[in-house]
Amino acid sequence: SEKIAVVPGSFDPITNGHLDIIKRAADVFDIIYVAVLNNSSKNPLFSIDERMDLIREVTKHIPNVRIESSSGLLIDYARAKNAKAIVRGLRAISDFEYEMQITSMNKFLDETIETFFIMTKNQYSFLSSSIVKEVARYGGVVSGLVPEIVEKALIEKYCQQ
Ligand code: COD
Repeated sequence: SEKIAVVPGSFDPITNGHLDIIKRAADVFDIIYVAVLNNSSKNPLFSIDERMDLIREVTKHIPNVRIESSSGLLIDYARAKNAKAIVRGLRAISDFEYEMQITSMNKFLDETIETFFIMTKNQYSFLSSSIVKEVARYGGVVSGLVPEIVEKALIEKYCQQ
């Protein structure tokens, strides 16, 4: 049977670090659902639809990737998709505590779904959507950190404000 995995995140906006994790997960699993979810502790810059459009555009060459969103719990979404796995990226030790917390909670909610971690490539270990937004907001150059279309979207966003 097909091995299905969910790659969840806020993706506000998608960075080259996210993209690398999605690609590597897509090499291992048969179907990848990239799920754009709400992180209640973050205040998003891009709407869910804008974030999904950007992800769709930059993953369109990967045939087994599907982009969706959900407003509920990740574990309910994963179950509804018949996914056996959740894939997360790990950058530094600073990610570890938070990841362990959500992984334990998800395991408590459904022990049949496993969480897998893919370690980031060195060049992306200090890359986050937040830091990219911070740089773009003050007019800094973020090419090489995000796909070109994301860089354009950031410039447009901050010009409107
Ligand atoms: N290199 C490698 N991986 C990276 C990089 C990078 N440079 N940057 C980010 N990542 C990884 C992150 O570690 C993460 O695994 C993934 O990419 C997405 O990152 P973000 O920051 O876009 O997403 P988060 O961490 O805000 O996502 C949190 C969720 C939205 C998944 C979480 O809040 C959630 O599940 N919400 C739904 C409600 C729910 O179920 N909550 C209860 C969970 S216990």
